[in-house]
Amino acid sequence: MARYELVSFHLCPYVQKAAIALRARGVDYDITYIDLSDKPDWFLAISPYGKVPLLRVGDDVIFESTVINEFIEETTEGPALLSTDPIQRAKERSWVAYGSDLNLPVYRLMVAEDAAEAGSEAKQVRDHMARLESNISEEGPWFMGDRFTLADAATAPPLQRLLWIDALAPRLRLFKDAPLVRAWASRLVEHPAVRASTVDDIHARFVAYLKGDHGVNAQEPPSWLVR
Ligand SMILES: N[C@@H](CCC(=O)N[C@@H](CS)C(=O)NCC(=O)O)C(=O)O
Repeated sequence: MARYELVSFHLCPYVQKAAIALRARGVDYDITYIDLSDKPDWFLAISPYGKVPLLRVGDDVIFESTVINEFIEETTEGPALLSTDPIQRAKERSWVAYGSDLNLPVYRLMVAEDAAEAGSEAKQVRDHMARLESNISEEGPWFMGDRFTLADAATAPPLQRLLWIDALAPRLRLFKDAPLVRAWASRLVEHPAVRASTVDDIHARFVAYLKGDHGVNAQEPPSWLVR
């Protein structure tokens, strides 16, 4: 099989989810960053939704982060990221969907324009944290128990952003009802595959984004979180 190339945008949590799977499987891959505010023609020609991530494998292009991660699981060696038991595997995939969808409420909180909007978005996030809390393995260390799965890979990026937001605005009490989730999030960001899944200055880029360096939506005002 040809060498894998991940087409990326520095701050994208969906790209990060794919990078985590690649790192967790020990795959050596190339990465190409694009500017989402000025998408290159070659990218628009091969990305059906005009979105990252893409995984290029020779002349083939795979899109959608969940599909990319399943492809990585199917085609590479390394620690299994999905169970072989059908029920367990289906549950892991269900939580992959939940973790991926968590990016939307996190994004809405990131771009909240005032305290009232941030408060109502934070409430949505707290509800999601409580839902995760009632489903997480109590023994840990990972969401489903002792194996790091694609559900961990999918949820680590939004949880990492929530830890950063929590540090900026503790009054939002994002993890108020979710001590196990907070502990899991803290373990996730220290996992070697998660640590290696972003550029080193990701936190500085995140804060710059909140301050209005949005790239994609360059006209948007700074987030309420940094005012
Ligand atoms: N469902 C997609 C979501 C990917 C996505 O939303 N990527 C964003 C960046 S984080 C993007 O490329 N946005 C560009 C655009 O919408 O024009 C996946 O899981 O891969």
